[in-house]
Amino acid sequence: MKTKITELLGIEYPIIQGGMAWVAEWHLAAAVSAAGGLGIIGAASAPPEIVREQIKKVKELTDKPFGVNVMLMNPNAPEVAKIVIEEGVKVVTTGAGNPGEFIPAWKEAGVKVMPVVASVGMAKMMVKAGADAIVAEGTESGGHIGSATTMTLVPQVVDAVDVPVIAAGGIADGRGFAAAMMLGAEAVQMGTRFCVAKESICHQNYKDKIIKAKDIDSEVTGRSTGHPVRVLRNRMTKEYLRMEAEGATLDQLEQLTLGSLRKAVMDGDAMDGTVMAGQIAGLIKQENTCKEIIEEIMADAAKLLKL
Ligand code: TUI
Repeated sequence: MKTKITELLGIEYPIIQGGMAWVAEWHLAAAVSAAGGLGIIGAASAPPEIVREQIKKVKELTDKPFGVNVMLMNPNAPEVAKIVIEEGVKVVTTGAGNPGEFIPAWKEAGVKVMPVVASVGMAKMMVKAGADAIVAEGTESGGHIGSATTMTLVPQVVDAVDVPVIAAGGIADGRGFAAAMMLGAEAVQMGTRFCVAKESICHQNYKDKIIKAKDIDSEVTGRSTGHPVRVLRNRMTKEYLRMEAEGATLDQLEQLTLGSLRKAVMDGDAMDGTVMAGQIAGLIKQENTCKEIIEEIMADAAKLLKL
């Protein structure tokens, strides 16, 4: 399937993997890229030299294009931004902030820049700053979120900018993919579905928590802090929301969640760890390989889009 995004990035299928902290490491990124999508290494809060090693590992495994997600709340983001250029990475996505200061250097190095945004205003600002494409991420997504839904955000971003738009948030199958195309998107980004991929190193308990999740099993923590984060409900979210309702300080809330994503993803503590996932978790019923996921979505979407 050819779209403006497959042409821009030189990939086979218009499916981009989300830059999930801890989960989006080299195994997953290489598998998504090898299957014809765009694999992404999520730099998140990793030390910059670890990101460099991750990039080298993906390069060893596949000749296909892949990208790096730069998480802008990370104090090391400037260093990661530089490593991306030094290692000749072709595509960057960004999250949780404004990447404006890094765009000129990326553009000069020929890196394709695709900021993840949650509003039309931010999308316009990013295009003015030189973005090659925009990832419009709805509030259905897991992790750090904005407030607009994918259904409302994507067409408004499509109308507001003259670069291709990638839809994200709430997409996990061929129906979601086809719907995104109808909204004017040129590709989709998926996180939760790839988190449960066979190649994902995410702990089995975390994957099982997603597989067992029902439609309304996510909560948004941190609304009071200005950093809302969508996670699956567990003992941790109950405690967090209780503390938040009682007016806990930012410090107290940060203390509670310190290292909690790592605890869930790496140690499998799905009760007291942070299990970031999108609202579409309820749709995901089993683990598949990245190739199976991508090929199933493309086959189902092809049928729907022909109707
Ligand atoms: O970035 C994400 N999702 C994330 S980042 C992350 S790591 C984290 N962990 C705990 C607390 C906070 C972060 C987990 N999930 N998605 C992309 C995204 N970016 N969604 C929303 C935004 C966004 C928000 C504000 C983009 C730009 C923005 O601009 C504000 C500004 O600086 O003007």
